[in-house]
Amino acid sequence: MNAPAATAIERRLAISGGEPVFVEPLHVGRPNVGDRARLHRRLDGVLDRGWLTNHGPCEREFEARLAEHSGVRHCLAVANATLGLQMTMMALGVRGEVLMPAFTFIATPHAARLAGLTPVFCDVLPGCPQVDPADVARKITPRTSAILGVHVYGQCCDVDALAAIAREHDLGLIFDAAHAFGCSYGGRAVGGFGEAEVFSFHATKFANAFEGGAIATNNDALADRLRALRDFGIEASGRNVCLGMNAKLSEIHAAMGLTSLEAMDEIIAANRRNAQAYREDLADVPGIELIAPVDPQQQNAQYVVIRVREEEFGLSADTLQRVLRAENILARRYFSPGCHRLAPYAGDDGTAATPLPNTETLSRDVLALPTGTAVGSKQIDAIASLIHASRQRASQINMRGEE
Ligand code: T4K
Repeated sequence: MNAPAATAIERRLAISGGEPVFVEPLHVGRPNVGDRARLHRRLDGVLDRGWLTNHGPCEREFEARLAEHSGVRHCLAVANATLGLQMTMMALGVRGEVLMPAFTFIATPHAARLAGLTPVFCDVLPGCPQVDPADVARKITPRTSAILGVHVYGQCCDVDALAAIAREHDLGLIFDAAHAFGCSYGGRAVGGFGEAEVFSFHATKFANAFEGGAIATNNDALADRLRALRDFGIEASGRNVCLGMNAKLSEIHAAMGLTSLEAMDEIIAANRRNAQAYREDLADVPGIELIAPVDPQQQNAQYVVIRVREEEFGLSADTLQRVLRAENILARRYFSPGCHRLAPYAGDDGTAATPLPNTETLSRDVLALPTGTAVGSKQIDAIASLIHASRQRASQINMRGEE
């Protein structure tokens, strides 16, 4: 493990010319690797069988395990969540406008745009990363045909409220569950809500397949359409039935995915321990609020995210990120700016078509901190004491960019 070189509080901050606390960069999104020996055995099996892709045994087993974990009838492994979202909207025949939060990764609106749709951005609830159902309802027009909710940081959006709006206005309901495999809502596993939910198993996710995703659904007809769509439009009988893409997951990816799933309990336990350590260490820092995970028991705790209130803390989230980066702590601004301020959805200068005041405030203030199995309590204590030290020296940092 990347041990801190010295305790932070008494030393000169690296942004002011001191030695960085960490010798090696400490990343957000460091991959969790399960049992390497098992992975190697699986990879040998793939090579020995000479069956590298196109729905081999690892992919089929991965799908079965995912469906079992999420309590759904179908879980289709796909090359990544972005393609999974695009395919789902295509298979559901979504047209026109899709309502979604702007506070998400850019993949969410891109998937809709790639499916030929217009993303319409909605605001989040005040101080909270979840979409505001009232704003979703307000933005419905005659061209709206679906709602795409996002379980940001693995914390579910208001599934019940969105389902009620979708029912009332006869809209499709899909969830971007890229962060939410292994999470639950009201005691039910994520996967079975809406018409479909899409997981990501990218390297940075707590369970990873190097690259990968999965579409979970209880709708048999939708699952059949998605299977054909994933495979050039060719259905199980071998007949070409529709336009299709290549979104298959290779055996090597599925082998990693399976190994990762086996380590899932251990990874979640490490994430929850880390989240608790951050919560305790940062509890008495004015202006710092831990906004994720909110309820670690219902979440995979994959993201630890703080909100930095500049008026109380003395530094903006941007400046704190620079202070931490100088110490080799590569904190990330997930998600800043909101998608409504990014190309191709904004003007060239980042001006947004729609004002989203809560999204603006939240994206100005968020900072994601390192967690996962590569991070332990020693590192968290060092990060927290640096955050304490940054507050104490905030005015000097702001004045001169140094102590
Ligand atoms: N919907 C939502 C809400 C999402 O957050 C995402 C993806 C998607 C949909 C689409 O899912 P996929 O199509 O990817 O399955 C990263 C991930 O690439 C992306 O999957 C993820 N969300 C997003 C939140 O984070 P970047 O641009 O921040 O990646 P990058 O390369 O800067 O890496 C992030 C951090 O992880 C760095 O600190 C380095 C570290 N890292 C990364 C990789 C790839 C490693 O330590 N090892 C690695 O192998 O997007």
